[in-house]
Amino acid sequence: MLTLDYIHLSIVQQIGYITLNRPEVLNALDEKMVKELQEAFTYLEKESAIHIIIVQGAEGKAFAAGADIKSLEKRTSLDGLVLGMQGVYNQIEQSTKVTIAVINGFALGGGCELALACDIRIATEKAKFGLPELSLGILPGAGGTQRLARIIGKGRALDLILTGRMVSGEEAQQIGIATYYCQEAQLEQQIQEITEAILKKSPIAIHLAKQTVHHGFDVDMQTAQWMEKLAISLLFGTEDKAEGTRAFIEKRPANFTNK
Ligand code: CO8
Repeated sequence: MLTLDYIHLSIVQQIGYITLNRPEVLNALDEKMVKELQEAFTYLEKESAIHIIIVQGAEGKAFAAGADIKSLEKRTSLDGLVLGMQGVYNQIEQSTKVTIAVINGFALGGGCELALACDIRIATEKAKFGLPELSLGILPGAGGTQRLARIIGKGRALDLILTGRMVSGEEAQQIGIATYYCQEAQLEQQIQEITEAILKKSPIAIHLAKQTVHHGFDVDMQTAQWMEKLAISLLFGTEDKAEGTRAFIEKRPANFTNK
């Protein structure tokens, strides 16, 4: 197992857990932590037995309170062009696994943007989402301006970016930032229900469905539907499709092999 300083990595059956672990600064993401986040994702991506990756903050107050402001202070314009946070979040979005962010505290700035790059966000009553970057004289530069607008609409995204106001987990779910909202006491059960549902699906179908949604979203409808057609044609030739349809007819659970 990969050992990192700011990220704790663990695997339980088909689920990989990435725990952001720098609680003394509310899991603020400096360059080293972003690099470790990429290493953790790259490691789990190669594990064929893993189908879900859960990203969470270590016990405490935060999922992540954003980019590390002390290291941001030293950045120059040219650093802004090359810094890797945006690229790492793109890699997370493109993961072949289902990614779930569990937000049980602050998810601000780059922390919120990390959650937005995941497929599913589960928030509790302790969650606080926000994009406070403009107060620092910068903007949500890790994909946030684009992902938030695509997820909750341009008007609401502009409100949150321009005012920098924090939203509770409950409001986050109402406006579509969080996919699920539950009390902290129900969090484990909520995670279990979602992961159990996903683990019953064909991994190859999950992979192609994700890619089709993401890649199709930013192109015209005709091109997007062509991508969809190609993806389903590929799936028609898989062992998982043969197994899934046979299992339904034989009234038994499917045993998918990702082939
Ligand atoms: N960076 C560095 N340190 C931080 C950060 C941060 N983002 N957030 C909190 N900390 C530190 C505090 O400095 C404090 O350390 P110390 O004890 O040494 O003073 C410790 O964590 C605990 O924080 P607080 O005492 O402030 O805790 P509070 O409960 O009073 O407040 C808040 C919690 C409201 C979360 C507050 O800490 C806060 O406002 N933090 C900053 C949030 C923020 O502005 N985040 C956005 C950062 S910018 C960003 O994310 C840009 C992403 C895009 C970059 C793209 C690059 C190409």
